[in-house]
Amino acid sequence: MSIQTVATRPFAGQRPGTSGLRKKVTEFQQPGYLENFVEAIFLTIGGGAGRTLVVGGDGRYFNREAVQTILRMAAAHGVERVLVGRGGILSTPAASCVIRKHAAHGGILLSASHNPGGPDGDFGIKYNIENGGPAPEKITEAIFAHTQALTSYRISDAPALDIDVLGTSRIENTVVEVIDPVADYAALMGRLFDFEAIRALFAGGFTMRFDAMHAVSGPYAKTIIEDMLGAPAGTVINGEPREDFGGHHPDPNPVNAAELIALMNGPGAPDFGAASDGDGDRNMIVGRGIAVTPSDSLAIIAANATLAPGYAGGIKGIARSMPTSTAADRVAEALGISCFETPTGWKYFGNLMDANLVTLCGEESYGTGSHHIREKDGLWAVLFWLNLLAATRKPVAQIVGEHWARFGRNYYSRHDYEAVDAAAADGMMTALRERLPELAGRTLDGHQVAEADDFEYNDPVDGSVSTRQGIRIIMRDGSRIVFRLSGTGTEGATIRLYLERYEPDPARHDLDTQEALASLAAVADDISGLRERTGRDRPTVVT
Ligand code: VG1
Ligand code: CO
Repeated sequence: MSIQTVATRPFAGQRPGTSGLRKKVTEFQQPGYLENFVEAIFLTIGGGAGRTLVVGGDGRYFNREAVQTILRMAAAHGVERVLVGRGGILSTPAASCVIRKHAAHGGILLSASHNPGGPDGDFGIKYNIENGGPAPEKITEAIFAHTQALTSYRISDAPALDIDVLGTSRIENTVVEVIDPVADYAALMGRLFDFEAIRALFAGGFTMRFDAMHAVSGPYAKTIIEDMLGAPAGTVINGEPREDFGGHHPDPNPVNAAELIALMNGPGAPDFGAASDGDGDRNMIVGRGIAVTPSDSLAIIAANATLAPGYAGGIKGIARSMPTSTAADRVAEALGISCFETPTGWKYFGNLMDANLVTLCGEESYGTGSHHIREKDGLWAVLFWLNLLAATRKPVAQIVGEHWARFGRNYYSRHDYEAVDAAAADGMMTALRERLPELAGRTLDGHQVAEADDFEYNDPVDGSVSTRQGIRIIMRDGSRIVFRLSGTGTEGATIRLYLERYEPDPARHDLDTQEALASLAAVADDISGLRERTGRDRPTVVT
């Protein structure tokens, strides 16, 4: 075994997006591509001496190879100890949990999350810092700067390590410990939720279907929901992680999890349905005949937080990403706690949680979580709902209906235009940005514009400023139209259009969502020229 210095040249485009670097697998397979990015991480964090690092991923195609490369590079950079999930597996929330529990310096997480996997799919890598959360922008920018200037990387020539058996071995002077990917995480969940009450719920005949979408959360869900909470075998479906996610799109929304939605809307539906994404950090909550929007789920969790033992003392504050509906703001107001609005991406929540300003965080993109870790957490949200259902013994639809009756309903929808021409998308955003000053004060199809701006975030903890985080047009009545470009896609550009309308009157809480938002959608198209500029006459996905 010896440490090699290998000559390399920079690759263009290694700037991390909303959540790490995501590219086609074929791009990652180029010699030196992954190595360069990992080298840039080590250069940014100042090497590995005396440090513990966590490594794992969502099990998608190329995960195993990438883990072996990272282990050999960690050894070359003198990392003292690496904790790697058995089989190279660690869900994103579990990785965050392991980093915190074992006081690691950080972690390298391998996932392209909700993006499809397989040889023709996507792969991704990101660095998490010692609080267990995604590296903030100043670190991802430093990593990017290093990728642009690299001339070599260092790697051990040790043979591949057996990562399928628990135990400890060595590469060079680095201790590599293969750990159970589920144990630490499952123990943490047991401390946050009333497992006894949930066990009693299942024992009483409560039925559930959890669709793991052949992604990483299968083993976690089976251990916790079936083994620990006593749900019958078969409650977790598509529970075996596969390298290509069984050909499915591991993005839990009513479009991609159509089978689960059909089941929940059909005769003999189980009491509760849920799904999670590729790396296990997203969740979808479904009741009989109702899919709960993620924004509503965050608000409902906040309003009922004290029912779960881990939050019995109350919550400090809530944070939501800007495009997420303002349903949680109303709960925060009622509770007399603060509500923060951050840019899209979990990395912006870390400072707020570290400073103990917020307990709960959420995004409209099926992401919810709390200060128990520093990533969003799919199974955590599902367990919270199980705790809520066990404590109230009410059906999901009733819980949601009562919440709307108390706080009003925020009709909400996201329209995605995927893989559109990047120049056309940029052109649309630029033109819209230029129009913002003249939009304020105007009345558009009966909606009076109160404010129109390009969202800028001033982090209250470290004072950092993030600009151009999405264009928002806020109406007098609280309705909103938001436009932003995705930072996770790998083909062309994806335009996300977010629509929200607030309805306080319970007599008007059973409208069809798209109908309720139709006028705002028309205004959005009118002011942006979206359809004309992109040549699309309808969104690719509506959630
Ligand atoms: C999307 C979501 C965002 C989420 C991000 C990572 O980003 O909109 O809310 O934090 O994915 O989620 P974008 O830039 O494509 O809109 V995950 O579960 O893919 O890591
Ligand atoms: Co994810």
